[in-house]
Amino acid sequence: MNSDIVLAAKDGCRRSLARTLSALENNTLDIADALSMLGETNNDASQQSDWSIMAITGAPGVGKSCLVDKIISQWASQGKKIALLAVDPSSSRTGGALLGDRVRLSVVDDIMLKDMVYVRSVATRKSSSSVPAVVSDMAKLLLALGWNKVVIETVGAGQSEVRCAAIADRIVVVEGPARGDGIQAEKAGLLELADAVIVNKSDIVGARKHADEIKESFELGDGQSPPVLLTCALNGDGCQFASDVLLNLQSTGRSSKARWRERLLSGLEQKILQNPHLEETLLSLASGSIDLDEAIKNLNN
Ligand SMILES: Nc1nc2c(ncn2[C@@H]2O[C@H](COP(=O)(O)OP(=O)(O)O)[C@@H](O)[C@H]2O)c(=O)[nH]1
Ligand SMILES: [Mg+2]
Repeated sequence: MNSDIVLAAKDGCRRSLARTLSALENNTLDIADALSMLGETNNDASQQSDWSIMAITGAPGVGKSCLVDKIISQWASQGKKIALLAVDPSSSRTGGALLGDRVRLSVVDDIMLKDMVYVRSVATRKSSSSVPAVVSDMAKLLLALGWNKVVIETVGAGQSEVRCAAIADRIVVVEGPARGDGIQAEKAGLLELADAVIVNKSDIVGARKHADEIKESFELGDGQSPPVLLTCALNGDGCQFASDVLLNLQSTGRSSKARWRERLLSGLEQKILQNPHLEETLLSLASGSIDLDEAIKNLNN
């Protein structure tokens, strides 16, 4: 890809920005090349105390998009340039989810704030490499292009989505009011990654009870507990406070360990998927000429 387009994206051309991100998505632009066009190197910012990439994750319908709209409006009005990557598996099939999200994102229509905010959906089906790897590359590139913070909205169900969240420096899990089923194992796994939990829909009965359940479950675990906040993204209750807490959010020791576990697994998966001997190894496995241990050994060096 022509470096003029990447440089134009840095100068603020939205069309060039969209083309650059698409090129990453389609594997026609390599992140290392893109960063070197910009005179940057591929360093991991996640060790810094201030975060650059935040994932907002949770079940469909809990109000992530509504909440993200409120939060990024706040940050943008404080002078931060915010890019939002919406990773929604359903959007690649129907386009409906994206359309829905755009309708809920009033910030992109705000004349005062629209230059401070960029919204992009990530087509999870198109990509030939793994989705978390693409999202990670896009986020890194957006930071190199001058965006101050990248927010990733992702559904917190399924391994790929959890791994998209794990590429972020901070993870915020959004929950709805209690549904009477307590905290199950699947939810506990997601909560383990949380640097903060937001229980949204505080206008509905059961929200406070659910927030208390989550706080209790954190007290049972070891280490520092993440903050648990209540919001109503519809009328804005608690949203200003949540924006402030999230902007200065620190990572808890236990969340960073859980996050690195996911990153390690994605890294290994990516390594295997990119191994030039993958195809022949699969054929050998299928024909029974090697066993799984041998296959793993072959692919892991
Ligand atoms: N009652 C109530 N409804 C909300 C609240 N926040 C979002 N919703 C509604 O919940 C639905 C799903 O919201 P959306 O932001 O798309 O959820 P997402 O799938 O998590 O991104 C929409 O109909 C919203 O209007 C809230 O605080 N209270
Ligand atoms: Mg959404």
